[in-house]
Amino acid sequence: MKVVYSEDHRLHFPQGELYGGEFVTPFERPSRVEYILRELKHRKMADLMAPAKLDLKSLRKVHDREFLTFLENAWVEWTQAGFRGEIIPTGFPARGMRQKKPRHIDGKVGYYVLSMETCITAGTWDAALASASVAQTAQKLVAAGASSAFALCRPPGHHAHHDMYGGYCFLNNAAIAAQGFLDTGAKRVAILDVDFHHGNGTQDIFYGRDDVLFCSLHGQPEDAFPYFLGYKDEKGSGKGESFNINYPLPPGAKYDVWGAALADALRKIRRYKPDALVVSLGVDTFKDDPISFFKLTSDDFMTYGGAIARLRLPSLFVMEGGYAVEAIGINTVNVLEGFLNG
Ligand code: OKP
Ligand code: ZN
Repeated sequence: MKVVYSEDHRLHFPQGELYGGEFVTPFERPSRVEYILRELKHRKMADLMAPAKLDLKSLRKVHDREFLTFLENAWVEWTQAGFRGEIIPTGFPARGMRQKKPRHIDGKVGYYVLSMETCITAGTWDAALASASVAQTAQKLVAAGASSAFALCRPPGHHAHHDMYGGYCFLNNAAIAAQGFLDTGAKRVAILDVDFHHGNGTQDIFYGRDDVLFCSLHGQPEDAFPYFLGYKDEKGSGKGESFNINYPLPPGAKYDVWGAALADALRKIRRYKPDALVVSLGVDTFKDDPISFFKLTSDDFMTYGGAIARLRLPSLFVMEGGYAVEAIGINTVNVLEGFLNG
């Protein structure tokens, strides 16, 4: 399988993540990519390619201009304000307050963030741009006729809204890729988000549109990050009505439950007749994931890769989460191998 990858992901590695009141080593760490690469090479599935420079046109259709400018300049403004640590927001436009962007960087980060575990560092913007270019380059390979490709993105993207970052995400790689398909001739694109967490950012970006069908399987928001989006009754708005489908699932879900939700999503995708499929591929549904509560086995990843293949669609896999690092390579490559054999 064609695999697009950039070493620039290493430019983003915060020293810490706020977790349970402690500052711990981030779960979303550079070694994740190394484990996946090693397993791809081990199974002779690493047809590696570097990304081309990002074409900003589809990026700007997906993200707000001022948000992009904020991300680009945040680190410089933060250090110029005299702050010496990594960027962690502390104040937010909460319920009942004004939703106006402040001038001071400390206020601006609160305005643009959706959760506090995600630090911005000196290299974050360059890493996020590289990650988006990985997704876009892989998308163009599929648009040009490859039956599938794997975008080995890091940092991930599916929590990034039109104008918000958080949940380890800055730019929404899957959304940029989906928009790329539409910009290169596709009429309809389906996005299947199998990461443990709800793809709130992707939902936000396409919520009012009928040219992208978004289906997400995830830990129910009563119990799981991002907590404030991902309910079943979020179905899309305006002409996007019925083109957003959420499958919130309870703690402890095994493949019987998860696979049934997947089968339903695959039926809806087939009925939509998309020209291309984007899979937001997170393997944090694994039973040993340290921050998630589904119970999929490594074999289950192979099984569902095959089920996705039976859609017979040009398919782009975009890497999202997965934090059981010793197993992330096996689980990720199992999905891809299951797909290739499916
Ligand atoms: C990113 B991706 C868990 C706190 C959750 C953020 C998780 C972001 C996941 N107790 N913190 O969807 O894998
Ligand atoms: Zn996740």
